[in-house]
Amino acid sequence: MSLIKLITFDVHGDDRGSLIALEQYQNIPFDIKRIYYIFDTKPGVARGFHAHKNLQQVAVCLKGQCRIMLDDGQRTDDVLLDSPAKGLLIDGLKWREMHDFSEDCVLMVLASEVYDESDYIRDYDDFKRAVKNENSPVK
Ligand code: T46
Repeated sequence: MSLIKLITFDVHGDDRGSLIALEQYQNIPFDIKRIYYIFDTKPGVARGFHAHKNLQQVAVCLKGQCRIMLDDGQRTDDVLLDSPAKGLLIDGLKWREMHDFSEDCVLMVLASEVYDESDYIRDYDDFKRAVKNENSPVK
């Protein structure tokens, strides 16, 4: 099964243009405690390279595009986010990397928790160990 979980948002469009509404437990499957956005990304730069212990996020590319790669320790999948009507749900223990940002990319992320540096796993070997522990918890 693919690691890519996409949510397609309804677009309310009329002759004035388009509008998308994001609401917790309607099209976002968690309490939204934090919103951040990534923009002005420099050419050739990649971001992420970490996992989270306890965080759900939905990433939406509001403008431009970027590619997100997810890794659950067993497999990797990637997706091009290129539409404000498309949200990528990132949940569970997954290493994530963001690549190929277009110059105009504005990537907004909705998060289920406030910022907490202790929730990050920034070392890939630590991530692999965490996956192993999750799959074979001490009885
Ligand atoms: C993730 C991917 C998709 C804060 O002070 N508050 C925040 O809410 C965030 C997200 C970051 N920061 C600070 C921490 C660092 O000093 O902003 C700086 C850059 O953060 P970081 O290097 O973690 O950014 P990315 O783009 O590598 O990763 C971000 C999120 O941190 C992460 O949770 O899943 O986007």
